[in-house]
Amino acid sequence: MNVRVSAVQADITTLKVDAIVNAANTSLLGGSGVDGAIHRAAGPDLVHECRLLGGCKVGEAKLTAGYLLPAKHIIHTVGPVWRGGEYGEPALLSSCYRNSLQIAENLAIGSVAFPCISTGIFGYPIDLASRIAIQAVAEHCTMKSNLSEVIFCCFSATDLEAYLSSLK
Ligand code: AR6
Repeated sequence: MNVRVSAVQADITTLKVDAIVNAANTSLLGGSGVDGAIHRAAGPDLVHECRLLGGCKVGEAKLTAGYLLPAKHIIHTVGPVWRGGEYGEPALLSSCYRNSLQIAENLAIGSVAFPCISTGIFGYPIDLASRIAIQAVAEHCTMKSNLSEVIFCCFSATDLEAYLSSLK
């Protein structure tokens, strides 16, 4: 595969990539965590565009502009709430990554950065979530892709460790 996959510790709102992914909720109207940080950094025009999107189902993804962010685009996806793992959470989380990557392909962009979807307020264990994220990206990269770079953007050192140990 020709796509460079890496993990970094950073605030995703600072990354100069073509698109960042937001771990949103089904309303798409903002929240706390990475969603709040992205809305704050992108500015108030973001929520105006989000209002036109009619929300987003769990596992799906929708596109907006990046507004004041260094990233040109924001791909908003809604991860599953962790309820112990027996309620379809792995498939839904994997679908967040797949659908976000498909939007990136449709845009024919080169670089995309993901936060650790569902692993904050939604409670998904990072070890399990990072393996699903890496597997979904790896499977995507076996297909013909416009992407040259996928970044897993971790907020904490512990999350970064989980990615680095799985990416080895
Ligand atoms: N840059 C990168 N990662 C971040 C940042 C940041 N600036 N801020 C937080 N994180 P969460 P979820 C990490 O809770 O679990 C919102 O209210 C954070 O440390 O943001 O999918 C939405 O509106 C964690 O590793 O998202 C939803 O209601 C990861 O981002 C709900 O939270 C995801 O944590 C979504 O919950």
